Parts: sequence; C-alpha cells; structure tokens
Amino acid sequence: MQQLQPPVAVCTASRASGGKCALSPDPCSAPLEAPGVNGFVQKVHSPHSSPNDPVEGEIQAFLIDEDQLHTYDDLTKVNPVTTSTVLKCLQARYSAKVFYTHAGCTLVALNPFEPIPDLYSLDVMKEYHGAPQPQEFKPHIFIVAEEAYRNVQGQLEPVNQSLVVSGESGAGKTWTSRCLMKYYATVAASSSVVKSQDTVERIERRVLDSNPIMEAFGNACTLRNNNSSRFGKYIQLQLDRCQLLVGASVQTYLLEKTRVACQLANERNFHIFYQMMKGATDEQRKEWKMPRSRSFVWLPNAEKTVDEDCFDETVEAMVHLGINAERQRQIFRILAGILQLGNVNFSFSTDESQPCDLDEQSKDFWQRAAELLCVTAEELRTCLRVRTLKAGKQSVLKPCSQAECSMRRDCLAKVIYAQLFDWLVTFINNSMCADKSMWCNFIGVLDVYGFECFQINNLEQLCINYANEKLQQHFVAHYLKAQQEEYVSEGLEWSFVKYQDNQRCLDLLEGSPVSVFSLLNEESRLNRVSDAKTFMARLEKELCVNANVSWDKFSKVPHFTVAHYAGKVNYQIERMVEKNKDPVPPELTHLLQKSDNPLLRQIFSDKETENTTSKGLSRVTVVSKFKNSLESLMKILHTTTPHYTRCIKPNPECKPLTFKKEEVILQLEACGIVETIHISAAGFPIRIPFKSFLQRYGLIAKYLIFKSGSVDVEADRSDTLRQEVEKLLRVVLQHKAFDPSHNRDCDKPNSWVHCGRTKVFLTQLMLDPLEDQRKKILSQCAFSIQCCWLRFQ
Ligand code: AOV
Ligand code: MG
Repeated sequence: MQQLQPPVAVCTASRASGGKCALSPDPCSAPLEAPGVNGFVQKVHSPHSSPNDPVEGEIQAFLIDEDQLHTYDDLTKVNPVTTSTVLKCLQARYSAKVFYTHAGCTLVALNPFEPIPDLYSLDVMKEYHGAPQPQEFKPHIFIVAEEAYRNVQGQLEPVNQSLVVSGESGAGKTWTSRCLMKYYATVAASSSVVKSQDTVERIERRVLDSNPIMEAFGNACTLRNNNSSRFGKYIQLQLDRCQLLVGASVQTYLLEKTRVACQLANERNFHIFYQMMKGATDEQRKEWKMPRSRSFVWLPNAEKTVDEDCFDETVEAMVHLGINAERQRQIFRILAGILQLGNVNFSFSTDESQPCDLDEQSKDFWQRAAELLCVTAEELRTCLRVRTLKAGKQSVLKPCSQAECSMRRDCLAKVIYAQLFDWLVTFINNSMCADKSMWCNFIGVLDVYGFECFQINNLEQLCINYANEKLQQHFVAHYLKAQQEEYVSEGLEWSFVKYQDNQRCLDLLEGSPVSVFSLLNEESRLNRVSDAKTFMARLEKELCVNANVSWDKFSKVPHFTVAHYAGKVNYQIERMVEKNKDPVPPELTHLLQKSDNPLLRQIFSDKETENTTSKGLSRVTVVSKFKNSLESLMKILHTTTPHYTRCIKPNPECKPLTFKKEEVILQLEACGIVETIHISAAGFPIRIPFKSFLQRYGLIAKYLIFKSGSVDVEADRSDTLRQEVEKLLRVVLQHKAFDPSHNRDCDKPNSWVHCGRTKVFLTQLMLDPLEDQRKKILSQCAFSIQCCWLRFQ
C-alpha cells in the first residue's frame, strides 16, 4: 500500500506545461527550496521585484514559449510570475481577443470596449451551466458565476456567496455585474411570478429590469466612463431550496447627488435627464415644459449621445416593475422641475437687509419649477431667499446673500433627487424581494464605483476611493493574509509571500482616535464656517505621522495627497467640510412636505424626523453614514464565500481593442495580482474539516476496497480523525481514478492534498475525482436499491 507522502512543493512551471517542462534549464528546480520535514515549501519570488524592472529586459528571461502566451488560461502557469510576464501574457491574450484569464483564485477581465458577438449568448450560458466541470472550459465570467451557484448548495452545507467585482472607473464592473445577473436569471429561472397593482411579472424579468432604472437614475457620463456608476450597489439574488431565483434585494451606497446641480466640464448630469430630453413625446415635452429649443444649465453636453440614452427602455422597465403611469408622471414632473430650478439665478444685492431677488431671465423658470414641483411660486421664492433663524421661541427672518441663495437652490435640487432615488430603490426592493420563508440562500453581486483620480477631487472621490480601499482590504484579509496564516496554523511549512497591505491607508482615512474622517466630522459638527487653510493646518498637525498622507505647502489651493493602494490622489479641501455637513434648510423640507405632488409629499413626509438640528445640519455626517454602511457591507461579505473578479481597463481613452502596457501594469500592481498568483499557485484552495471530509467521502473508501469499517467515519477525537482521513486518502490515492497518468495536469497526487491539524487541504485536481467517485457510487447504490425494489415487487 502506498504511504501518504509528505506533500511536495508545487511547481508553477510543471502545472503550466502539464508536467512536461519543455524548457531548459529545468525551471522547476531553480526557484524551489528543499522540502522540509512536513514538506510544503514555497520559494518566495519577490512579488515586488518586477515593477521597477525594465519590462522588455525581463521578458527576455521568459521561460515559456512566447508564441503560446495567449494560450495560458491561468496566470499561475506563467513562469516566472512577475508583473511583466503576467502583463505580456495578458497582452497576447488581448490581441488574440481572449478577454478572461484566471489568476488563481481571481478572474482577470480585460475590457474589450466593443461588444464581442456571442460571448455572452444563451448557448454559451447553457454550455457553462451544463458542463460537469466548467473549470475545464475557457476562462469566462460564467465560470465564476457557475462556481458560486454550485457552491451555494455547498458540498458540505449551503453557503451564501458573494461576487466581488473590482477595478478602476471604466474597467467593466457594471457590465460584468449585468452579465452575472443575466446568467442567474437564465440558469436559475423559476416559474414564480410576482404581482403588483397593475402588473404580473416573472421575477427574473423584474430583477433584470431593476438595472436600467437604477442606471438611468444613478449613472452618468464622466471623463473616464460614459456610463459611470455614481452609486454603489450590492444585489442579493435570493434562491430557494431548489436553487431557483425567487427574488432579489438591492442595497445602494452613497449616490453622488452633487452631480444634479454641478457637473465638471465635459461631464454630464445623470442619464435620466437626457433620456427625458431626447425621448419624450411632444405631449410629454409640453407637460414637462421642455420644448426642444430650451436649454438647461444642468443639462450640459446634451449633444453628446451615449448608448444609455434610451428613455423607452427605462419606461418599459418601470412598467415591468409595477410603477404605474400616474407614478411615472409624478416622477418625471419632479425631474423636469429640478431642471427648471437650474436656470434660476439671483441678482446681487448691495443692501444686506434686503434679500437678493431673482434675476429677470429667471422668473419664468422659477414659476415653471414651482408648477412642476406643485408648490406655490411665492413660497418657493421665499424659501430660496430667506432664512428662518430660531432664537428661543422666536423666529427671525434673515435675507440670504446671492451665494447663499444659489446654495439653497442647489440643495433643494440635490435633496429632491436623492430622496427620489432612495424611494425608487425601496420600490424596486418591494417589487422584487421574496418573502423570507421562500428563500434560503443568496448570491450577492457587488458593483461599486471604481477608483477615481481627477484633476480636482473632493469629498465624493474621497468616499469612492475609501470604498475601494475597503474592498481591497477585504481581499487582502480574506485571501492574501488569511490563506497564509491558515497554512502556518495547520502545520504546513510556508514561506510568506509578501503583499501590500493597505491598512495604513485605512487608518489614515477612518482610524481612531484621529483620522481624516474624524477630523472632518469634528470640523463639521462645529457650528462655524470652515476655512480651508485652517482645516488643512489641523490635518497636517494631527496626521503627520502617517506616511500615506502628504501636503504641498506651496500650492495655492489647499489640499492633501493620499497614497492609495491604486495610486496617489490630491483632495481639495475647499468645500469639503460643507459637503460633509450636507445641511438641508428646514424651510425647504417644509415646502416639499406641502407639495401637491403626492410622491414628493410622500418622500419628504418623514424627512424632518431625521437626525437634524434646527439649522438643518444633520448630526450624522456624510462620511460617518457612508462608513457605517460600508461596515455593514463588510460584515455581510465576511459571512459569504467571496469570488473576486478584477476588471482591467486596457486604455484610458476607452478605445476598442487597444492595450496600453503602462496603463495595465499600474492596475496589476495596484491590485496585487502577482502576489495573488504566487499564493494561488502554491496553495490548496479547498479546505475541509476532517469530520466533514470523512462524512462526505468515507463511502468511497468503503466501496473501493469492499471492506466496511476500514475507515471510521464516526471517529471523534482530532488525532483519530486525522488518522482516519489519512487512511481514506491512502485508499483513494491508490485507485486508478486518482492515477496521475489519467490526468493531464499530472503533478504527483500528494501535491494535490495535505492533511493539516484539523482540516484536509485540497486542490481542485483532487476534489474533482473525489466528487466524481462519490457521485458514481451514489448512483450505483440508487440503481441497486431500485433493482431490489423491483425484484421485491
Ligand atoms: P465600470 O462600472 O467599471 O466603471 P463599465 O462596466 O461601465 O465600467 O464599463 C465601461 C464600458 O466598457 C461599458 O459601457 C462598455 O461600453 C465597455 N465594456 C465593459 N465590459 C465590456 C465587455 N465585457 N464587452 C464589451 N464592452 C465592455 V465606474 O461605474 O465608472 O467605476 O464608476
Ligand atoms: Mg459601474
């Protein structure tokens, strides 16, 4: 009987070439250390050796056939693994129009920036879904989708899954999320229907239709992406016991509402406004007071057309989700009212005791805005121009300066839009969420705004980039750190692969006792006008010990620079504190509560009970709210099995099929792809506690050697458990199903499995035959029982 050997080191080259190292000298021998007693040794390639090396120089040392680079489906097979070899491989694949590549536990998705025919067709979905081993197919987002789907049922117990899609702005996260949702809506389609007031729809339809609505209201054209998500979302697809999709719920994160009233040069407002402008019927135009000839300040770059300018699709989706015609009318009137508000301006007043008045050209827009928002024109005018100060029981009216009036106008637009967006999300949830009794597990798809660095960055980018830091931290903690720590604690000999930990950056942003957020919150809670220079001095004094932050003292514009995992970003301090306070004057809320538009009234009905002071200052600041919502998200992610997809943007101009090395290399370095590959190449991605392993696979040993009782699947103590597992493995490894010569990727089987202290560590190569054997045995047993039963009858 073959003894279970101590596991040997896994050689990336031998995996790459299917065990036949075609190159000389043998690349396997060079990077490996001698195996230790318990033998698992991984030679640490310096993950950071490559970034500064000349790319071309290093390619010279490539140990694999360059002509075949595009055939490397998994980057763990590239040898040596450096940023430049990985880059070269991805470039070769991109040129060959192959856009997906495995990188161990993650999938790298390169954005083609043009639709690829049949890449996501129904037939392709069916192929991946129906395959006994989808992993053997070409890398694809559907492999990740299918793996998560099969994992939900769990080989041992059902586990919720999360698909975490990351990458910088324009890299393809939203596109990928849509593909994932379409996949599940197809392969897990149930026949369940959901009813609402006017419609009866299949649930899959509703789940898919939530996308165009949320994108119309939450996405916009930016300098980096024509369809940039300006909010984050985590959608949970609810599955019943039969793995069928029975509902979904979506959680959104911080909409960039400032965009409603302020757009950067060459950027646009949210898509929905352009959809209305371009897609409305003449009748609707009349109702919304939007003739073709009228131009709106808050509708810049309207001449730019993007694929997302499709009003009909949004309206159709609304109908499917159960938003009836009257509700739609209310929604569009509100949006049209916001647009009119954008053209309302105020004249300058030299007399401080007198409020500024509306300038002459604005008067029609003001009246139209009031009409569309269903409030009285006079009250609207007063709210925008006069502040009510409370002094004890008395109220004092104070006229606003020109700048204050404009701020109040912007604030009105932002608060209406944000409340409307929240209402839509709640509506969507109500219309697609299944009753808790109907579902037992979920697959979550996370799509947040990607890392951003513009010329001018403010609180919006700080929050967006903070969200990306949190996701990177999740990846680092879950994969790079936890995997390695587990090897050590389970007694596998392991040389640590160094990786970039972004904890210091997170400490800088959110840590305690002092951080950018804590200082920002302190400043926001003080009832004073914040001065950028003073605040910058404060930041500098308190945070100088953190190496991730720096200042340019000579810059005219006060700002600070944060070294994020994905690069350095300058944040302007001007207006940051104000944005964090996000005050809503109570007069504005009161005005909207009196609107004759029932929807507007409804969405503001409980607004005041929110945590606001008498001056309209929210006690809960923007960053504290955002931080809390991200923390809840992280908690959910930690309870699920994550699957990571790294979207890469191959060029900044979004040009089809254009691969710019400098652009890609930065993204590869930022997300720690080389470290990931090293750990994946040498690791055992599947870990099963001894007891569960025996319970699931014990029957194989019994069946293979026809000697019941040889493996005690009921063993209890951990040392006996380990012995029983080893016995079981000895039996199965002797069997021809596990014979390396039957397998194309033929490392020795004992490099596929290792017994730790409490768990069995496996590679997929070991798990697959185990599962196959188990299935075969179970179906044979079922067959025998059936025969007996027939004979008995
Ligand atoms: P993002 O979600 O990562 O950016 P998107 O998913 O919106 O980026 O992708 C940007 C654009 O790239 C899309 O509008 C498509 O035109 C194109 N694209 C992406 N993936 C594919 C693909 N697989 N095939 C064809 N075209 C694709 V942001 O939301 O800005 O962070 O905040
Ligand atoms: Mg997006």
